[in-house]
Amino acid sequence: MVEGPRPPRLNGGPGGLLEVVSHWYSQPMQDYLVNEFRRQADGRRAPAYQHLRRTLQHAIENGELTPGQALPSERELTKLLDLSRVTVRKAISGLVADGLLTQRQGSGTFVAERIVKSFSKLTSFTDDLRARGLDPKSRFIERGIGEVTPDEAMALNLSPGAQVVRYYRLRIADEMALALERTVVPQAVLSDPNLVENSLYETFQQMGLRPTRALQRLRAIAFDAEQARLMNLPEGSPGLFIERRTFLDDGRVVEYTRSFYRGDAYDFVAELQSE
Ligand code: 16G
Repeated sequence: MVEGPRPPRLNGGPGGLLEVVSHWYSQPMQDYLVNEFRRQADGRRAPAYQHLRRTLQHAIENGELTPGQALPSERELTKLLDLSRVTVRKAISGLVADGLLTQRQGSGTFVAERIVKSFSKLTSFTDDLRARGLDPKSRFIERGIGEVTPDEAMALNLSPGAQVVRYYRLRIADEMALALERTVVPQAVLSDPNLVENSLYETFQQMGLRPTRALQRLRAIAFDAEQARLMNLPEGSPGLFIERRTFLDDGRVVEYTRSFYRGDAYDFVAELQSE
């Protein structure tokens, strides 16, 4: 088991001056990183940053580095593996872009934590992310009004010819794309697409609408080329497709949303009870 972060300690430095050297990691962890780096580099002709990237990825995948754990500082990795600062930075920024690491200004780099989402609570993307101290945002890819399609009419209990508001949004938190969402709302509920600036559920709340119940189904998908481009992921990356129909107290359906969540970022949990 790897030891967690420890406070920095003072050591004698070059020229008799005291130099602050932080010993954040236990000896076994340092040995692990050195050995794994050697193993990755052995016989593979690739730039050093790729060896380091694979080393850290391996450590995360094998649970040597756990979610929320602080990474050794750039300086420590530079020393430990005898690499240049540029190499270390390149490896780390690649893993940040992949969503495996997160950087918090002033406090360092951490192993990203998966988002735990309850499958039995009617929460929004914004609720879920704010609860984790993150800053959720929407980037609108499409936003408009149109005539309901047969599928949408069925999902929303609307008659043919009814008008609906449609959104296609990229959902982001801390600069990382977490989901794509296609939402359809009856225009009788939401008169103007511009009413939603960021959060759909916040808009509902402002309008005095209280969604109280939803029906949801989930299945595994692979992101297609276009979705992968929008999410900044390799094509074929695993995702979760979730379809939600949400109802008001009076039985009206207020949303029909098809969400495509990043598969590597979420854990869905539900409390089950015997009948
Ligand atoms: C969640 C919902 C989605 C809803 C959205 C509203 C799931 C699987 N889906 O992503 O149906 O439209 O939240 O979020 O939870 P917002 O209020 O942040 O726009």
